[in-house]
Amino acid sequence: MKTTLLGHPRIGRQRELKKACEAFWSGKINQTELLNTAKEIKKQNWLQQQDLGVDLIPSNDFSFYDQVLDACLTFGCIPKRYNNIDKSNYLELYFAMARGLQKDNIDVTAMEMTKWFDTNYHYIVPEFEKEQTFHFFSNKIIEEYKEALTLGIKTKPVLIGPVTFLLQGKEKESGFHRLDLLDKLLPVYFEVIERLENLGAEYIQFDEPCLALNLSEKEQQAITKTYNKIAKKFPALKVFLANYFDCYGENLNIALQLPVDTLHLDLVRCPLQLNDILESEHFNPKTKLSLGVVDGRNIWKNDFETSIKIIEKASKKLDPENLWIASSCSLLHTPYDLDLETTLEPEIKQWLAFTKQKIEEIVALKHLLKADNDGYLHLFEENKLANLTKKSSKLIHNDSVKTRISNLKSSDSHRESTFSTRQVLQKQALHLPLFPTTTIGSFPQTKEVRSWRLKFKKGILSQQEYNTLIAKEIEDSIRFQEEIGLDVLVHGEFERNDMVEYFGEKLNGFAFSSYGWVQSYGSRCVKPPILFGDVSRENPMTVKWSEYAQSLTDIPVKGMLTGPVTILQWSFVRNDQPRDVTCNQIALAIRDEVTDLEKAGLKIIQIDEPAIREGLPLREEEWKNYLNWAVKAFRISASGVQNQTQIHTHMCYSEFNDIIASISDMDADVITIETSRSEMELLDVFVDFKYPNEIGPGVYDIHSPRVPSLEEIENLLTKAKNVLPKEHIWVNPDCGLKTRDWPETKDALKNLVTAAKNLRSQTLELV
Ligand code: THG
Ligand code: ZN
Repeated sequence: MKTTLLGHPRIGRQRELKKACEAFWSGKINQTELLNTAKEIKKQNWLQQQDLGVDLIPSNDFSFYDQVLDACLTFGCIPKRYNNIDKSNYLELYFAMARGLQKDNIDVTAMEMTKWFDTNYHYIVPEFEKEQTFHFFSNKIIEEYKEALTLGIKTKPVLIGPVTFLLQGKEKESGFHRLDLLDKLLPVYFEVIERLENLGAEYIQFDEPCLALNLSEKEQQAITKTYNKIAKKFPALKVFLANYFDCYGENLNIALQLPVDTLHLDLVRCPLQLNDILESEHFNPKTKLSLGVVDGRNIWKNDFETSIKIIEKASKKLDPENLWIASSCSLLHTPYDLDLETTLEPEIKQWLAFTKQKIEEIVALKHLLKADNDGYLHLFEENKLANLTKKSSKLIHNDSVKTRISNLKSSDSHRESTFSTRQVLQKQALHLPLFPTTTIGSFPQTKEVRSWRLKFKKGILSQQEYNTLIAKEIEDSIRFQEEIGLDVLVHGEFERNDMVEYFGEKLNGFAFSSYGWVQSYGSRCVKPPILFGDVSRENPMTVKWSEYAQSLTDIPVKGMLTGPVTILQWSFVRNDQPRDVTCNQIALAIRDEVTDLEKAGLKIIQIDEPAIREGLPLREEEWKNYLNWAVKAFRISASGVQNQTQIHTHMCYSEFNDIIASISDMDADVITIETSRSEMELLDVFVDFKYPNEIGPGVYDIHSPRVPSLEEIENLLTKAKNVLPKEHIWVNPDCGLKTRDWPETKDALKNLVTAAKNLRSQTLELV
């Protein structure tokens, strides 16, 4: 038996890559310094895996921004709008594709981003056109292989597989299907493989998580064709085919018949598939299996007893030499090292494992499965004890929460009246103009604001001093919003770190790491709360600042909350009870906050649910169940208020096609969505569905530092006006503005308000 990982986090133990990238973008360090930081991170990652005893270490799992963007550059899949950028300046081109570029006479938008399967990681969406061609362009994968070789490590380069690469991309014009491009794409893969083989690469990992989706026959055939061609051309190559995040499902027979060296199984998400495989008539006992038993998506300590049973089951049927012990997926989705944590409660800490600990677990499992495992049995005992204390811990269970959940009734998830009644009452209560303008909630988290929080945490600022600073910032933001003429204001969320972490910190049942960073997109990271126990709200969490903001102005201010599904989805969630139960517990806590905000005089309350779509199970069979409980949890959180209180929700980075009926069932009075990077394409589904409630399609891409022109915003708004009832349209950016700087935010919002005013007067003239 041997050990391997599917991938390692790359942001750096102390987020060195994040810091270096951001310094490079702002001109504070040069390219050489950035490249050196990257080199150092890769080296540390590789050497640590080697030290800990991993047998087959991945490479090309590093990325400056995103591994799918890397693949676009490997295969020369570069949209035409970047043609004016000097291709010899690789990083400039790379970051322009990732973030857009405004410089000299160049002004290009970034490529679209969307969620990677059901994770909170965002990838850059490959763009394809009908006459798309590919060529070997970036040799990153080759250079990285060589880089590890100079350290004496013969790695397993990781490449996103051609079928997943095509399927996760997007056609930018009509008249073809992206899978039609396979024949043009494969020769470039061959070139990459050939170069790697020439350097001595034995294994290459092809990530094909599309195998966790319901594939059409054509898509299945593409898989078969691809791996047969690779096998034929490279008979000596050991293809390590990785599917993860769910079962092979109905793609299993296809997968079992592929001429690959190793099939990887995610046995955390789908433990039962091992039986299916071992018993299948199609299973070729010469095929190696990679048993993904250590969870790459969560931070709980592995249960050695269970993992050993699974591995033993496989080793009874297969030569143990044909088995890998592995992480369930890339460890990209887990933080670096639990050893960095000094403030976690010891009882909770002993239940956890971050990347480094997970690698140790993988290696420990290998040793425990050997006949002479005496030196390792203490690890087994330690593991067993830690998991046992978790089952009975008093920290986890709270009877009053459990009672409240069992007393939930149907009326708890319904507003008093239907939307049409509420809409009339809300119009009377709020006096908003046609095309009301608003923002999504957060304003720039400047260096100063972050430094106050840090100083407050360290005790350098007193609570009172901190509060005074935040209050002043809120007041300034209210004055600014009044000045430029926004119709619904926000307080700006200066007191918050992350929209999930902030609530987690105030709720019972959550614990916090200090360094548990996970990459979300590019240089941006999140520190997911650790949801370990029953959830309850002890005190109001947001009322004070929202009430204060409203006291400063006569214009309505929105109360800002994060919804239950999103808090669930963006936390590391307990695995000892079903997710829907946990979600309802959060929903009740948020409901209490919503009704307290109403009591405090907030007439509009936004409950963000950006993660509803990403929580959708990968296989369609499971959608209905998920959508039922997710929508119900949102409704529980939103239904405690009177008719005239307006409930908003916000969603981003999602294709809504699959879930539009459920979005409509959420019955929020207003929804704001991200639409600008796709030029309003994402709006179509709302139009086709005749979405009944009010809607604010985002008209300004906040994830890129460029300021949208008045004309651009007007164009997008006109597109929206042409397809939606005008009384339903709101005008807002795509998302919160916390990642932006004030100067660009001010310019952009002024343009946004002007665009809405222009549209308003044009429309009124017409009447
Ligand atoms: N919070 C969480 N997940 C998210 C988002 C979020 N997933 C989707 C989307 N929003 C991703 N966007 C961002 C935007 C900004 C940041 C992270 C994810 C961000 N991070 C800070 C950074 O990396 O510098 C650190 C956060 C902090 O200071 O606390 O700004 O909003 N959970
Ligand atoms: Zn958003």
